[in-house]
Amino acid sequence: MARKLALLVAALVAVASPATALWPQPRNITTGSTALRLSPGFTISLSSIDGAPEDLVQAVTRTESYIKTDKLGRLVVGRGSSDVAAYSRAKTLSQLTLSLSHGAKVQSITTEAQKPLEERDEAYTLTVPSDGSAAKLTASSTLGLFHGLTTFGQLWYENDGTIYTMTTPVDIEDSPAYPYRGFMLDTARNFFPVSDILRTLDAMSWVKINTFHWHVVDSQSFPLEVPGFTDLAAKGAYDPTMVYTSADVQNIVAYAGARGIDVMVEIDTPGHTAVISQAHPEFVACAQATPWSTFANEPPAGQLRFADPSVTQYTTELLHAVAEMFPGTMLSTGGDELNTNCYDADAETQSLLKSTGRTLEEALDVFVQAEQKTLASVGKTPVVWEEMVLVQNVTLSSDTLVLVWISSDDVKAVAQKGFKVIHAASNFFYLDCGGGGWVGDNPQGNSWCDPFKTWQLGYTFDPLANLTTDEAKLVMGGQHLLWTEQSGPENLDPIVWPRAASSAELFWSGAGGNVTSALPRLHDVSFRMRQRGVNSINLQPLWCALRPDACD
Ligand code: CP6
Repeated sequence: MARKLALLVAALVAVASPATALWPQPRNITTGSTALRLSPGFTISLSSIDGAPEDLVQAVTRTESYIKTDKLGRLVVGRGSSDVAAYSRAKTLSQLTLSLSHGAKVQSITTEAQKPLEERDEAYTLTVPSDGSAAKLTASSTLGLFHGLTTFGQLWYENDGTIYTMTTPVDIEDSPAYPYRGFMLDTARNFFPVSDILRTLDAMSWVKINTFHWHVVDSQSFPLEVPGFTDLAAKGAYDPTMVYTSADVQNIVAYAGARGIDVMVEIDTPGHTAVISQAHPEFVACAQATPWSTFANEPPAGQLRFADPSVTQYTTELLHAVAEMFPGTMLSTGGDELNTNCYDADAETQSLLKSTGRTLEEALDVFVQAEQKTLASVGKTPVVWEEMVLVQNVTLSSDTLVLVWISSDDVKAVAQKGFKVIHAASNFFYLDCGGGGWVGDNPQGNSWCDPFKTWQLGYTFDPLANLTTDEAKLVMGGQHLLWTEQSGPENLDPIVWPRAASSAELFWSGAGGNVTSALPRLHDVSFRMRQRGVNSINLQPLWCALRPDACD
């Protein structure tokens, strides 16, 4: 009984006093309760790194700037403090010193971020002493240093011109639980200007998300200018102004890379491709078929006529050209929601199948294998939606990453087939709608959208539920997703933030986070994002945010 009580008290203390408001929570951290002020002349020094890459130099400058401009006031008792007496006696910190561990190769953050998942080194060590001596950040990669800078930037509060922290000494040894921590944005249902994407990349980097899954095109529009295939955007974009040019893509890729983020582009095939009929009507089946709802989940209907060898050739050439625009190693060829009615009704497909003696399944297998061969030839790791494995059951190379969206329960079946998995379940991680109660046939149906999914739902998700030890090893991570049938630039920030931060912490820190202790930290995420120009929403009345225990 006494033991039970002691445990309960310990748990309550742990919950009631979040020492810091870091997000994601570092995997190993100890903190003290000594205040420390930031010297007005505070600088971050890179002098121990020979030939520091430009993106690291800029990350340092941004961090210095955030620390000075965040101006987060005390919000939660015991974390920051407006008690001037406490920090007016405090020592001042003049320097944070960055260094790479002995023998580490100096490469840009961008180069490190674009490596294959297994080769990325995101670990860092950060110490902030109480006595005013230099804080130290070390890592064996610039990507690790970048994450450490992000953490350092979250330690600081401001009161009446004084920048301070209340929790030194700080000792952190941190690295992610999962290598893939993503966010998906659909820019085909509604278009987002480049500036919205850049702002989103910034926000992603602040919570250590490392992959931008860019669902750039879909049946409704083709806003991507692909060299050699410019007719697709010329005819398929909503408007000439609603196109990502090659220069835009380079800008986005470079901006992401400098923030530790790899861009994983998706060209969804063979479904979700009606838009290709604008430039190449002969490549697309059932684009004119009615009613559209028999042939697709959303209007307009239309899917690639994959049984046609010239369509296969066109698709692989398109993928090749797209692959060359994106330096990262992952590329998604989609493969979700294929509608077979479309091909049953397509005379062209039926005669192709007849002449080749193939079934539809066999023809699809040939098509997908051609796609995968192309990706392999340009050094890309293929990514597909789960139907390719669980519904169509096509032949896939063993390094294929599988996005599980229909239900998280499907992860087990995908893992049993030996594929690596990315969690993207509609019933946990869709930011607009979907999941669970999706019984309507189409977006016009009243039942199409499930209720708003809370940050707590994503945060308490168990990535390894029902998996054996061997299956668990195949879980690469996960992500929130924003499909944009009902979203656009107007609501981008509020619908994404801070909810997408919940999966960012889940897949960095590992499962088992406590929503009660996470809440005040997540308030800080939101407040800091707003200070930095991202319109992240409130999670509670401010009254509760100021009194974390009062609203439990
Ligand atoms: N578009 C594409 C979509 C969806 C998918 N793929 C989707 C399906 C169901 C819901 C929400 C979105 N709009 N290309 C599924 C991966 Cl509820």
